[in-house]
Amino acid sequence: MKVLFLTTFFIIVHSLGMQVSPASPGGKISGKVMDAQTHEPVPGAHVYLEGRENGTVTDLNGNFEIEHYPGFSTLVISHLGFRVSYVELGDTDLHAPLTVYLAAVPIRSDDIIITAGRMQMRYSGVYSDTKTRAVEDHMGAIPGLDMVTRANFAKDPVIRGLRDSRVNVLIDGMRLTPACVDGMDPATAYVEADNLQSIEISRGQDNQLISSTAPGGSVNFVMARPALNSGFFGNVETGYHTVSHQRSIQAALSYGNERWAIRTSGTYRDAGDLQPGKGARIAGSGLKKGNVYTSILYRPFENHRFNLRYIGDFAGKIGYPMLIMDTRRADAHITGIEHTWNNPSENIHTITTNLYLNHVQHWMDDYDRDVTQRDVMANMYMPMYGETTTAGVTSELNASSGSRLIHLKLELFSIDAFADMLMEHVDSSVRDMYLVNLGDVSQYHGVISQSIRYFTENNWIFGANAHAEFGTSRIREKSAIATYRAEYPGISTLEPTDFGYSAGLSAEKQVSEWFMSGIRISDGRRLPGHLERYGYYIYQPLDGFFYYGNPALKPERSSQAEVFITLGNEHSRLSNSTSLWVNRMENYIAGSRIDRYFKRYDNMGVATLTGFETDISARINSRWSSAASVSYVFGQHNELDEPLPMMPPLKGAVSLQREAEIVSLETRLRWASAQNRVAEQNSLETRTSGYALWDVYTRIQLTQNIMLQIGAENLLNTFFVDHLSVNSMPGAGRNIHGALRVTF
Ligand SMILES: [Cu+2]
Repeated sequence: MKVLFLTTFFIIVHSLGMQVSPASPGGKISGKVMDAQTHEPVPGAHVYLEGRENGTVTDLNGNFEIEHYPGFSTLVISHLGFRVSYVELGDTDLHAPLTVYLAAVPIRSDDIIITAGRMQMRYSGVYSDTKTRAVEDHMGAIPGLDMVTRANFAKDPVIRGLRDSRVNVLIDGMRLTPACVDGMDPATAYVEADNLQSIEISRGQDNQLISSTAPGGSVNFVMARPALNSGFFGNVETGYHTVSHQRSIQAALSYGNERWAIRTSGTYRDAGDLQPGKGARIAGSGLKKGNVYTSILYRPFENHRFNLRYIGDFAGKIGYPMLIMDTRRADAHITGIEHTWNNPSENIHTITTNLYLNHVQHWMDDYDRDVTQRDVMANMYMPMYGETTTAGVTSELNASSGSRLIHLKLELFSIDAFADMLMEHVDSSVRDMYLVNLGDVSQYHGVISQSIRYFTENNWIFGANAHAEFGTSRIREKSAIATYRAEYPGISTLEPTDFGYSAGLSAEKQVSEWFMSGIRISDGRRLPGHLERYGYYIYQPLDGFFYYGNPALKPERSSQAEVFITLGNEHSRLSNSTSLWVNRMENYIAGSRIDRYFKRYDNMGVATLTGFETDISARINSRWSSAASVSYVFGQHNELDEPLPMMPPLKGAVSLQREAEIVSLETRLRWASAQNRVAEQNSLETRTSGYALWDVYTRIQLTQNIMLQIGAENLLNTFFVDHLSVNSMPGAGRNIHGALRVTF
């Protein structure tokens, strides 16, 4: 069975005539590169003769043509995410076009592949292997991506200084709406690392991957899928982290025959209080949660596939010591069914339709707190409930025509949200108060988007994309309507209809084998989210204010420009990728301060963000490699003439890694500088000092089927506070962790 599984990954087929023909000097070899699994063409694959540095790149139909020189007998075809393919030219008819099938990289122990824009990240292999760590730990190492920390787990992604509704977080392309009005349940909470195939990150508004109007960018968690003909296999992993006494166990089982395949898995985590560096444990920061995931693939006919998937996530108590309450319970059900039609016609490669329904329920309270001792809402218990349903259908088409690659997408989705709270005085003679935080709010969206990439003969790639979004909102709960009518007597409707868009142009040039450069510009308007429009008495832990929504908000505009260069390629010893970007936002949506406790969402003029990310990697030899990355964001609220709040400081990482069959090692230094640019008028923000943390990881392949991982993070037990941690919650101190993974 194991052999069967491996062979499906290792298939490298070349369908070619097996006649022997001498290589004509200076003759041309032409061919097509295809994905072995999906039978789609692979554009951008690197094709060269082994031993010769010059080569070519496949066009968007996967076609290539390369000059053949006598004496070179092997053609090498490589592409990120695929196994390198070697074609022996000796026994090949060079006049007939070659077809080369590339097999997807299989993932010695299912490494998570992280892609950000055009690049696969120089992402540590040893570290990425540990599946028992939370998924956001894997994302923290990416330049341009930061995480908001508010508890022991479930961090919120921040891309280029933007977060919340400015970043689109998707699970397998499905939208998901957190139910907690205090942001305790970001989408990262529902995905376990073991179930991930890859994380697709796009930084900035204009991107080819995921079209949206979100100016920050998007994070798409691509879930692991079962493979046809894979036979029966599985794995069990258990891990322990000393820093929070976290125990976790997970198991996955897969089976696949010719027609159908299934993968099912479960994870359970139980953590105690977190121990910061050189300090006492943070009381009440523990958590308990379980997660199940099932994915079923069915192929009724050659070119059609159905994929049904379900994620169920069930959390018990999750402690939020830096907030005024804890999560008591949270349930999420994420269900989608996807149909893929491969090669419906000559120019259309795939049509994918996905129908989904996601439901999240969230209960929180402060019954475990001493409410008599606090400043905010003293002597009151405030149990809160939140619930969201997100339903949608997307249909995507990938096609090519000549040297144009075309992507079309239609999407309809709706968000329904409700949230309420009770205020119970500790003195039972005082009457309870009831408050609706989201009064049966609905948002309906229709989206049409398209992108075109055009490949020219002299190595230019031009791109254009346009995305139009129609949105309308409803508010149904009577007391909420009455509240908003009173709060905003001047506005004509509480249920506005708006249009959002994003549009962008890009030009890239492969100047030489090792140098690529490009520019992108884009403009867009984001429609306000349901919390921004209708949230009432919403506590924003990031700045400690209670927020009122504003139904009259205008869409927020963002105009962006980016310049990027890539040096080297996956074969060179040294490579680098650098982006420089600027983002000017108009009608910037932020909380406008009313008094000491309250803010109202408003369009607050112009804000400007600018920054860079750079990522260098060096291959020292076949075993050793090294990498470094640095990123920075500068954010200024022009209107208020002060820094934008919660901007990540200059930060980076340096790593050295040894990859080997038995013992792999990695050491890493993570650092951040001080953040002294803080908002003072409109927000109350704390400065943070710089820090450097030293991590060490090892992976030992005990037998072919048993892998042991041992590591230490923050080895020197340094006390530090990440600038994006809520209420300056200190980061984790020295963490010794171990994990044992058995595959069968
Ligand atoms: Cu909550």
